[in-house]
Formats: sequence, C-alpha cells, structure tokens
Amino acid sequence: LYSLMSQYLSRDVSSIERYIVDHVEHTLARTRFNFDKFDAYLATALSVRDRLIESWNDTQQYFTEAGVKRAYYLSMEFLMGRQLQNALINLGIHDQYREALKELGFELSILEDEEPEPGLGNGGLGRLAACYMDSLATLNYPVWGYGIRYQYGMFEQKIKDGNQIEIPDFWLAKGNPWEMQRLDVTYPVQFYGHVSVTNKDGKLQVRWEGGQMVRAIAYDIPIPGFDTYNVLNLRLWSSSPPEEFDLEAFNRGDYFSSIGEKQLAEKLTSVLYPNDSTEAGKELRLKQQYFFVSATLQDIMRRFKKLQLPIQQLVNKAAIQLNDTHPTIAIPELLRLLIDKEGLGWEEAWDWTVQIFSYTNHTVLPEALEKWPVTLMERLLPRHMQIIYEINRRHLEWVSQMFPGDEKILESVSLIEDGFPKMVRMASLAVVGSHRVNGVAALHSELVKKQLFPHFAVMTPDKFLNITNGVTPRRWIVVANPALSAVFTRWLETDDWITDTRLLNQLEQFQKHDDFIREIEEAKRSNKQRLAMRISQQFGIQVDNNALFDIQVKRIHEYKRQLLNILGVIHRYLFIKQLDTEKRKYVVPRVVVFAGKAAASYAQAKRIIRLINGVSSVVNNDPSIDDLLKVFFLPNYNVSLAEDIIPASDISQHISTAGMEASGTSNMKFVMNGGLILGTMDGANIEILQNIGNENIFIFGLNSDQVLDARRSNEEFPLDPRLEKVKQTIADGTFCNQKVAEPILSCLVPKNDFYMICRDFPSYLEAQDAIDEAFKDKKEWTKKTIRSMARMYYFSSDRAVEEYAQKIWNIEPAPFIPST
Ligand code: 26R
Repeated sequence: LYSLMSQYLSRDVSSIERYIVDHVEHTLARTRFNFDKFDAYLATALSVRDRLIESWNDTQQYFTEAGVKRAYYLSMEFLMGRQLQNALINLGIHDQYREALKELGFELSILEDEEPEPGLGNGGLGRLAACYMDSLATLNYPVWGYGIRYQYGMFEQKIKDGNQIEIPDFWLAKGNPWEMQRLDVTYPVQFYGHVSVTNKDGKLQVRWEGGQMVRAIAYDIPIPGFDTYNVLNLRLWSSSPPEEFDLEAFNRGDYFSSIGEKQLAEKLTSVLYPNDSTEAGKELRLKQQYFFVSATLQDIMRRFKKLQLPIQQLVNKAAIQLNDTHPTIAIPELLRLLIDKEGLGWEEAWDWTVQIFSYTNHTVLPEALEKWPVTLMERLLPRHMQIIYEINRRHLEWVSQMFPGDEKILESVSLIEDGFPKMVRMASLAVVGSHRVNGVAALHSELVKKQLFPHFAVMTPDKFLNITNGVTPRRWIVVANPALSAVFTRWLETDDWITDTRLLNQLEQFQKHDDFIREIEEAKRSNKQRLAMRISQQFGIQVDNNALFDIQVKRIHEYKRQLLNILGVIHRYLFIKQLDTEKRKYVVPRVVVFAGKAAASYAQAKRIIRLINGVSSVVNNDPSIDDLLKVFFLPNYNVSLAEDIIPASDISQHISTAGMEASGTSNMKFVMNGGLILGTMDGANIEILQNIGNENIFIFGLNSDQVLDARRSNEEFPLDPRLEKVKQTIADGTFCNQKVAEPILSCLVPKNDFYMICRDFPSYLEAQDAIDEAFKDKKEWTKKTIRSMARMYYFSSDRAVEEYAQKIWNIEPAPFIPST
C-alpha cells in the first residue's frame, strides 16, 4: 500500500505535527497556542506544499536530463477544485495528517472545508483539464499544463427571491498556499503596433514594432500523482505592467496616467470569461488568449533552447494540445517565432508547426465556435493577421487543386468568413494547423466530421479521431466517496483499483453476496444522509433517505434541458395531487435536486432557474402531497459541491437534445458512484450504455438523426395532453409571474420546439415511470448499480490520457525513481 511514497516521505505523526507548527510560527507568524481554523488550514497546506516542491524539482530536473519529449496542455480553464485532501490522498499521507491534526486539536475534514474553491473554469472543459492533469501525473507522463491565473474565477451564485445573482469570486483574498510565484520567470507580451519590412543584405526582415507591452509572470502549481514520486507542473500566467512601463509619461511628470497604464496591464488576467455567446468578440478575451499563448510559447522555446539542439529537433521534444479553439492563436504565433525570429523559411516552419499542434473540439454548437473580426485582429495582432492570410492563401490553393472550380467548397473551407464584418474562423485555423483533431465522444467525433468540417474530413481523413473523455477515479471515487472506496478495497482485497480501474470488473461477481449488497447500500445511504444534512441546513426541510434521489447538476443551458426536467416535476406534482390515499401508497417518494449556474447574460437560462425555484417553493410547502415530492435548487454549484452531490444520487439526468452535448463527464462520475442514468442517446451516454448494458440505464427520446429530421421537416404534431396541463398551470401564474412564464411557454409549441422538449416529453415520462417501477425492487436496483460500477473502467481519465499520449503526442512515461 502506497509502497513507493512511504519510502521517501517521512510519515510519522510527530514530525508532521512539527512541520505544521513550524509554519504556524514562522510562515504565518502566530504562536503555537493561538491560531484559528484558517491558520491551521494554511499551515497544513504549506507543509504539504513543501513536500511537493522537493518531488517537483526532482521530477522536472529528471525530465530535462533525460531529454524526454514533453507535451503541453494549453487551456484557458483549469477547474482544479480544492487541493488539500486530494494532495494528501495522492501522497498516501491522509491518515497521518488526520492524526497529527487531532493531536493539535483540529479535525482535518473541517480544515479541508476552509480551502477556498479555485474556480478557474466554466464547467466540463475546465474540469476535464483538471482530471487529465491528475492522470498524467499518476501515469508519469512528462506534461505541463499552461493557463491563466484569473484573480476572479467563476462567479459565486446566490439565489434571491428565486433569481440568480452573481457575486464576484475574489478567491485569492486570503492568499493561495498552492502556488509558487516565479518572479524569475517573466516574459514580455506585445499588442497593437505595426509591421515593418526592411531589406537586410537582400533578405527581407519583418518586424513587429510599437504598441503596448505587458509582462507575464509565472505562477506554478504542483500536481501530485497518486502513488508515484512524480509531480507535474501547472503554470498559470498573471499579467503585470512591464518593468519599464511608460517611463516617458512618468518623466513628463504625468504620474497619474502612467499609473493608469499600469492598471490596464493588470486588468488583463483579472476575470474568467463565462461561456456565453453574447460575450463573443470581446477584445479583452482575445487579449487574454494571446497573452497566455505568447508567454507559453516563449517558455516552451526557452526550455527547448536549454537543450542546445538544432531547431529542427523541436518536433521531437514538444507536442502542444489546444483545449478547444481558445489557444488557437498559438499556431500563427509559433510560425511567427520560427520565421521572424529563427529565420526559417515558410515551408519548413509550417511543416513543423502542423506536426507540433493538435486540437480537441468540445462543442458543435454554432454559437460557441469562436470567430474574431478581421479588423480587430489586424489592430491587435497585425503580424498574426498577415500570417493567417498567408496560411489561408496556401490552404485555398491546395483545396482548389483538389476541387478545381468549386467556389462553394472554397468559401466553406476558407479561414476567413466573407461577410460584414469579415471574420477569422478559429476552429478552421485549428484544423488546418494541426496534425490531429479529436472529438470527445464517439458520436461527437462523427458529428465533428460530418457537421462541422465535412470538407476537411474528406481532404484529410486521417487527421480526425475520437478520444472519449474520462474522469479521474482519485477525485471522483476516492476523495468524493470514501465510504464506497472502503467497500471496494475490502472486497477486492487491494486498493490497486485506484490506478487500475479494470480491477473494478471483479466486483460484478459479488452481486450474489447479500453482505456485499448490504455494504453497497449502506455506503449509498450514508452519502444520501450527508446530502440530506446539507439540504436541511439550507432549507430547513428534512428529507427521507429512502426517497429516490433524482439529480441534475450542470451549467444551465437550453440544450441541456433542465426545462424538460422541471416540466416533468410539475406533471408529477399534479399527478400526485389528484391521487386518493390508497393509490398514494404506490408512489415512490422523490427528492429532486437541481444545481448549476447560468451565464450572467443568458436571460432564458435565468428564467428557467426562476421557474425551478417557483416550483420548489410551491411543492415543498404543499402539505397535501404527503411529502411524496420535494424539489431543491442548491445554489453555487462547483467542484466541492459536486463531490457531495454525486455520491448521493439514485438517478441523475443527462437529457440533452440528442447531438448537442459533446460528451458530458458527470454522467461517468454518477455511474462510478453507484447512480443510474436517465439520459438521451447523446454524447458519452451512448458509450456508457454500450459498456454497462441497456438494462442498467434509462434511455428515452429522439436520437441525433431523428432530431435533424424533425428540424428539417418541421411537421405539426399534437401536444401531449399532460404537457398541455403542465403549461396551463405555469400560465396560471402558479410558480412565477408572466414575465418569466411567457418566454418559456412560447418555446413549448411544436413550431418553436428547437430543443425537442415537446417531442420528447411523452417518452421522458415513460422513462420516469420505468425508474419508479425499478426502484421498488431495492435489491434488484442495487444489483444494477453494482454491474454498472463494475463496467465503468473504460471511463477513467487514465485510459483517455494514454490515448492522447500514444495516438497524438507520441510521448512515453518517465517515472523518476529517487535513490534512497
Ligand atoms: C467561446 C467561449 C466563450 C466558450 C464557449 C464554450 C468558452 C467555453 C465553452 C465551454 C465548452 C467548450 C465546454 O465546456 N464544452 C464541454 O466540454 C466537455 C469536456 O469535453 C464536454 O464533456 C461537454 O459535453 C461540453 O459541453
């Protein structure tokens, strides 16, 4: 158990105590007799960080000495969640720390709750990046993450009178013990200015001059793997004024405007952008993108140059993964560095660039595909715009050789969208500039080829591949669900399943043991109890642990169809209300839980939150339904709340309109924790079904082909009478006022049914009925969850990153073995 780590880490409780007290006295300047909970958390975290730094240094030095090829994961978002518990578990010293703190008079789990949540991401894409870092560290892959150190992460959501309000999240207010500021790692980043061409000895020299200079400062966050000495690095950039900031204005005596300049530079990395389309085209967002890409590529080049190899070797030492299109400006930036700075010719520079880059697509929603106005690009990044035009010129020349005279194809594959204004299509740029393009689930990867890039897929079929998402079993089973983890380890007689999820397959044979079934049920009960406590603290309502916990937690978006869910809840409420006492005996009591944030400017999503809260207060306060139904909207969904909610589900809903959810990743987490899925044939649901068997998942609704057909034909159809009744109740003002109700109701007619809520409603209710029936046989239900858990090993992010390493990056594991 934790054999490797125990050799190198001092694990005895009294020296851990000493480390912690040392930090209390020397780092925090408190006395050992007078420090509060937060100090205790900080001192504990700092003592863990000290251990990580040593392994971090050894690991990185080893990578350099061994000269291994590295991969770089570029992402605008890393939704890491809290670090303390995760680090202690990965290092195998959680129990020892619990003991040490007990000696000092503290309970570890309470200190863990003191940690502010680092919410540097919107949702799925950012959390995926965090899972991948954990797996890459655990599997000893030489990879770095690069991103932005936002001072304000995802906003904090409060609910007031049923409405969402957004509170700025200044998560760094009390300091961040997990980061190391690197004042020695800084780079200048340039914006605006102009391009000049001079003739030097018959050779054209291109220079990008003038404009604004900003400085990037590195902050490093150590990423420990599980049961390995290796520690990876996540490098986040923060903006600051350049050292010699507007000295001129300063010398003119214009002190205040020179300070204004300084503040502008700092603003660059201050806030995470929400994933909503109305924010698209914003100059500051493009500046963030280039800022982090420019600093990252300078850093990668500096690391490469330390190896003192010819520049031709770069492709053998570096692979760069673009997490969605957000860092795509890295493609013209690398070309610029190779051509303008290193003096290479276009052909060679282009060849290597394509070999180095690869791109992951995370959405097919047209409104989420990034496009930047050409005019903005020309102003902000004049040299890059020239380079993009040259890429496009050569690209179109090549295409027209393949399809001579086909203007339509040229228009569709051009990197520039011809319109008013002209736009640069970042996704097309990412495809052209990468040697691999992947989707994140089997269906999604097909849609990437057929819907998004049909011509590219014909011209370069080998570029495209699927790598189905995965999630880390460390955070999503071991950290989130200690009760279940203990059952797994007890019955498997090893905890090797934590790094080899295939072993979970052995659990299936235990479904014939009543003891095993009882222990699994007991773990679920304790997790439901934990969530029930949270609910009773927040709402003052006691819920029944035996009720079916029915959960939908994710960003609020029309395509994710929280609306379909709440319409179903209203139907259930009306249905129960008209039952007599005798019939009510057969109703399965339900606790329905929602959580999720709406982008601040997404009006329809906010109305849906308002409706959910309206239904919640009516239903929860109606004594006439005998507590057979309760509805809650838990505010401020984030990673730590997810850790509490996910293990407590009996059913979770993943009910996006088919073809619209790229993958989903919480679906995997729920099933791994012994919850069943109510879902559509979309994203990774399809592969989950294939792996666990269709008797263990509740599927309903149109599939993606049928959705397209329905949209094309736009046929009239009669509304389900039950839906009519639900609509009528909403229209009556039972749950919310007309200003909220009307725009919601207007979508619930066949001709406006873009998200197929009307069409899927009847089959949704049928699936819900099937769930009630199945839940009545408790033992059989538990067996379903056991078979599901046992068959989920494919969805570990360990499997996913291995595929990236082998099929895209061409890198090998590089474990550092310290000499004792
Ligand atoms: C352009 C911009 C402001 C923006 C749009 C959309 C920024 C961020 C997003 C978020 C998207 C790209 C996202 O999170 N996609 C999700 O990625 C997950 C990981 O692959 C998938 O599981 C999930 O289905 C998908 O919605």
